[in-house]
This record gives sequence, structure tokens and C-alpha cells, in this order.
Amino acid sequence: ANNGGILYPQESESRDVRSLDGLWNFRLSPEPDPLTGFRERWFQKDLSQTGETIPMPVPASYNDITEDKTIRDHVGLVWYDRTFYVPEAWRQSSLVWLRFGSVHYAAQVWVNGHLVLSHEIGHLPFQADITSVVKFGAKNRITVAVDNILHQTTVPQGHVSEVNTDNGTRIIQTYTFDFFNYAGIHRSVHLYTTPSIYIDDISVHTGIRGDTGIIMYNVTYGGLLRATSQGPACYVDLLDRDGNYIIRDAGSGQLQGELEVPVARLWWPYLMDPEPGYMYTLQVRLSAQQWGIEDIYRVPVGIRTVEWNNTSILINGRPIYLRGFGRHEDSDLRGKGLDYALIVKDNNLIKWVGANSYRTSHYPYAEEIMDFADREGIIIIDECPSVDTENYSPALLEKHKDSLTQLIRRDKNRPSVIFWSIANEARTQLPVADSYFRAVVEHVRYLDSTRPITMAIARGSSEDRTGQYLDVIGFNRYNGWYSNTGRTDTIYNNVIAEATSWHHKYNKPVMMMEYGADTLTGLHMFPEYVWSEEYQVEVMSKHFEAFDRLRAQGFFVGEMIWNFADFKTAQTITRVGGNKKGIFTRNRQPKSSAHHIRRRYWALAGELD
Ligand code: GCB
Repeated sequence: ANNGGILYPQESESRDVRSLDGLWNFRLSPEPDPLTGFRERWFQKDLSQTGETIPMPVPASYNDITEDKTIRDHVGLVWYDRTFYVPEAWRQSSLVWLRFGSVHYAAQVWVNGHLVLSHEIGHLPFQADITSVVKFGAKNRITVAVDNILHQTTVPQGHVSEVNTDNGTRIIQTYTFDFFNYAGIHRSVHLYTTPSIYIDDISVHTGIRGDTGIIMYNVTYGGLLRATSQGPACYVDLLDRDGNYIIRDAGSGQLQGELEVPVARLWWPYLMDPEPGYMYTLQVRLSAQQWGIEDIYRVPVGIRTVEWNNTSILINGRPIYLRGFGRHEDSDLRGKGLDYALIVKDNNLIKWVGANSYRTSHYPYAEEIMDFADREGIIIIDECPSVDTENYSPALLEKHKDSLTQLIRRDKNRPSVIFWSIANEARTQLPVADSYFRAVVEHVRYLDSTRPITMAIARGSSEDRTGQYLDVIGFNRYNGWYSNTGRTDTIYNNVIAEATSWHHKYNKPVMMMEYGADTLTGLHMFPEYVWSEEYQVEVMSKHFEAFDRLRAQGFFVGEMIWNFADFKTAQTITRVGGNKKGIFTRNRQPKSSAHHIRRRYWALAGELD
């Protein structure tokens, strides 16, 4: 399932898309034998024939939908199914594809009883050609088994153990990362068609020569051609943002080519240009004339360059300073489920605050979210799902690399993606971390050498063994919170000392990837006291002073507060209804800190953009 391209399902003259979102049937795998569903072959009948099912929204995490703790805290398999029709008209000349935007953590998918997909590592799309198993002009059944178990060779890692309870024993899942292990069918499910010879993937790179924009593209196709027949021809057109043709019928039939865009409009980050996020549309037409087939796919293209050196990152030749935050895909009821109201609201808040960037902590975000970043000019640090990496092993390394292969395959054409982040808070002080992360970095550079590589590091610079391989050092530190709690008069010096020590050790650009303080919205205490809105604002102010001092030294490239919004975590005594370091509440209402950071980010924009 991981071979070939993973283009987002798109309607065109040659492609049809149907959504399988909606209400599915759902049930937990019964105790005590979690494999019951497999033994009894639930995928060969309607799930409702196997026992009681409940309605479950797709997309959504299943955890917070019911009043039942056993569903919220379930460990292991759950089952989903539904039926759908495939129109008779799709039989002609079409392939039928099934694509999931993300299922967490592992999934197996059957259509009409046939296994069509297996995927591991949530947060990333996967798809299959299901033409041979669908019934045209008839009802079909899709069944999905989802496993949320994390162990030492999954990404991210977790532990499962058996514990005693009042009623016997139970399997529990633990993990050290600080967000709830939501599970289920998290993003949209699509059925779509392509012609039998189709555009499988498109890769785009851009450059700038004088005021001419360069677009290099590479198209691959799929489908069966007779050995004797000649390959399909490929032509491309370029349209501007308003849909006017800039270039027509280019490419002379070749699958690869280079376009020159005179007086190009560049893709600029938010506020560096009156029209940030400018994108053209590359219209790719693949034709296999002797079969009368044409496939059309349109990919948005932002023309921009990324360069870096030992003190800065440059977009279109101009150094950038990141003002943003770490985020989560997280909200009430839905958990990590895709929700258009939420993503548009978040996007509006990001712009309201005047941020120009965020990190997709701690996993890849939905493609629908990334589309906004492309269009609005938001700079993305695109992070793979490796968080709190420990217990290094060859099996873990393979999976970690695989997560990056899948991430880069998905996001390689996005102008907003300026950095790859290969991990968050790995145990980077361990001797094995050296060769492990060297291998991860080599892998990423082999797949994409056009973007700088970074990582969010929690260990101190003196013990770290991994920064030598990175292009940009990101560090996470909770001065005034986990250390020197309540003592905001220690923040300024500590931040400056640490950032400087990273730069001295590795001679690379440095940014603060996380800092912050938990804050209960509405709690006011003055003088500043931990958990109050006043305290969060005070912690920020001290950091701002340090950042301004660091900016003057030339190697400090960004600040990202933790976190954009409050989010749910596993149950612990240090989390009051979840992590409360958001500048917005979980319902996206501003705390005092949101207004405070807004003043700073707009001032920075005025000064720097
Ligand atoms: C961190 C982690 C983040 C946590 C945060 C915290 O360093 O990267 O996932 O949520 O600290 O609030 O403790």
C-alpha cells in the first residue's frame, strides 16, 4: 500500500470522487479473546449480525463519543463497517480506488470480504485499487478493523501491560508522550475513479532566476500498458490564481519538464507580501491516445526557494524569523477527527494572532489543514509521529524511516512545508541515538535534499548527540514551569544561555520550539502565581525579552509557544482535564496570553516582514 503516489482525491474531467464519511456501524472487539472478529470472519458479514453495534461518526476519534469509559479507554481492536453503492457507470474504463486520510494506529480493510488494505502508523493516508473486488451497480460492504495498541516498535512507542482490577485483570496502555492516544477513522474516506492509465504521482520543485520562476515537474503513471504499446504522453498547462492560462500545452509529451514563468508571483509567508501564499495551478494531462484515454490532475504550485546556512533560513533569499506555536489536532467530542469548522476557525485564529508558522507537533496533520497553510502562507515545520523515542532498535528505525517516507511522499509539493522535523524529545543523550538519528537524517536527505531538517530536543546541549546531523536546532524548555517553578526572574538568563550554548556547540541556527506554562482560563492571581492567566503572561514576557536579545545575536531563528490550544492528555495528577498550556482554550477562546502574544507577533511582523 505504500508504493506509488498518494495524490489527494480530486474531481476532474477524468476523475470522480465520492465520500464514505458519515455514520458507520461500530463495536469493540469482545473480551477476553481480542481476535474473535478475525476467527469468526466478521469482515464477511454485516457487523450488526455479529452482535450489537452502535453508530459511530467518520471522521472522528471513537473515544469521546459515548458515555462509556470502556470505549474511551479501550485498548486493542475495534470494528467499523458500512455499505455503499458503486454506480454501474463506473464500470466503463475506470479504476476504483479507496483512500483513507488517516486511521490510528493500525488498520485492516476489507471490501466485500476481501482484504484490500493494511496500514500501520496513524496520521498518514493509504489507498488501494479495489476495482477487482467491487460490485458495480450494486451494494458493497466495507469493514475496517482498527488497533490502537502502541508498543516498543510502533511510532510512537508505548507499553501494554496487564493489571489487576476488582473484577480480574485488564490490559492497559501507557505511554510517556503528553497527548491522549485517540483512535479510530480520523480523516475522510474516499472512493474515487481514475482512467485505467492514470497519473500516479506528480513531484514539483521550484526555483527562481531573476524575476523568472522555474517549475520542474516529474509525472509518473500507473496502469497496464501492453509491452508493445508506446507510453502515454504528458502535457502541462499553468494557470494563475485567477484561473488564467499562463502557459499552455507545454512539455512536448514528456513526463518530466521545466516551465519558465516570466515575472513570477512568488509564494511568500504570511505578511511578507500583500498576497501571501500565492499559488499557481499546474494542470497535468496524461494521454494514451491509442486507447482514447486522458487523465487530468491539478496540483497547486507555490514558487519559492528555501536556503539555509549556519545562522539563518531564507525564503526567496530573505531570512525568516518564525513566530508561531506547537499545536495538536484535538477538540471536544471529535478528538483527532477532521472537522471543517475547527480547521477554518483555527486558521482564522492563527492569522488573528499574526503568527507566520507552526510545527505539526507531534505527527502529520490532515491534508485539509495543510492546504490552508499553503494558501495562506503559513510556514510549516512538518513533523513525523516519532515522539519521546526511547529503546532504540533496528525495527523501530525502519518504522521511523517509513513514517518519514510516507510523510514526504504526501507533503513534498507543499510550499508551506519548509522544514522536516524528524522527532520530538527523543532520548538524544544515549550513545545509540547518534547512529540512529544519523540514519534517519540520511534517509530524509536522500528523499528530499531541498528542505532543512530539524528536531525538537529536550536534552541539554552538553549531553546531546544528534544536533550535529541537523540543519536547525530546536530546543524545548520550560523555564519557570517544570524548572524554577514560580521563579520568573530566572527565565531571561537561562533562555539566553541555553540558546547560545546550542549555537556554540553546533554552529547552526537555533530556535525555541517549546516554552510555556499551564493556565486555567479564568484563574486570576496577582502578583503572578502558577496556573493563573497572569503567570502565563509573565512567563511569556520574560521569554520575549530573551528572544529579542537573542535575535540581535544573529543565529536565533524563531520562537514557538507551547501550545496553540488546550488539549486532552492521558489521566495524570499533573494535568487538569488535559494540558492547559494553550493560549486558547480547547473551545478556541482566548486567554490573556492570546492577546499578549498577538501584540508581539503583529509588532514583529511590522518590524521584520
Ligand atoms: C514537552 C512535549 C509536549 C508536552 C509539553 C508539556 O516538552 O514536547 O508534548 O505537552 O512538554 O506541556 O509538558
